[in-house]
Amino acid sequence: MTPSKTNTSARALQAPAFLISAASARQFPGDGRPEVAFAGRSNAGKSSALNLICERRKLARTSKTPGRTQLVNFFDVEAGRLVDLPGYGFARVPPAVRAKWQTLVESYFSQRDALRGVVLIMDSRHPLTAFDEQMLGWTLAGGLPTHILLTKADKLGRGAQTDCLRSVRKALEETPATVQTFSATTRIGLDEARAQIQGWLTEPV
Ligand SMILES: Nc1nc2c(ncn2[C@@H]2O[C@H](COP(=O)(O)OP(=O)(O)OP(=O)(O)O)[C@@H](O)[C@H]2O)c(=O)[nH]1
Ligand SMILES: [Mg+2]
Repeated sequence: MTPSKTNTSARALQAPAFLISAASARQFPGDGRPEVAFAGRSNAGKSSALNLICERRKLARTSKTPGRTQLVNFFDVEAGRLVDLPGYGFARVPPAVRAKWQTLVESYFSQRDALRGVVLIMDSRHPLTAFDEQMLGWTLAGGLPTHILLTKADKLGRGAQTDCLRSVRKALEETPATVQTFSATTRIGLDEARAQIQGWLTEPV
């Protein structure tokens, strides 16, 4: 049997490189390379997850301040493209900024023909918020494969991690969404997350 370390699906996504920060849909790249988007609440850990999956600490900017990523950031990897979406659900943003976010993210989901899947990041200490439900509504209604990372699992004990995973799986059992535990700090669930993304980028459609 091949040990998981030599399995290509569990390796870091190769040759990650920043491509473009898009402030509007006109700036989204149009070359049709297969794409996987990272979505989730502000401060949930999207950029941290993307960085760990690529094994590059400063690829996407991370911050303690919610709302750090306000543009749609595109990164090329060997197998395709990863997209860091701006976070949603940050209470203190002015309504105009929130409306702009909504337009940008909605136009992203409605226009990306090469989008193979969405990694939806939720903080495992408070998963399935109303915003998460809204995002899931968009991805599932659009028929987009959706994989949930219950991140910051390092902040929970083993028992609480299992409870969280079980309850989110139960809540979504009628949907095609898949769910796993993750931590960008302790690398819990890293191989599983990478394998999912690599699979989406490389499997024929
Ligand atoms: N303990 C722990 N902290 C994490 C983890 N992932 C992210 N963080 C921290 O959470 C904060 C937010 O992380 P980001 O990756 O910037 O979150 P984001 O979802 O990209 O946030 P926005 O760009 O604002 O939408 C940072 O202080 C990270 O260091 C994790 O798995 N465990
Ligand atoms: Mg971010």
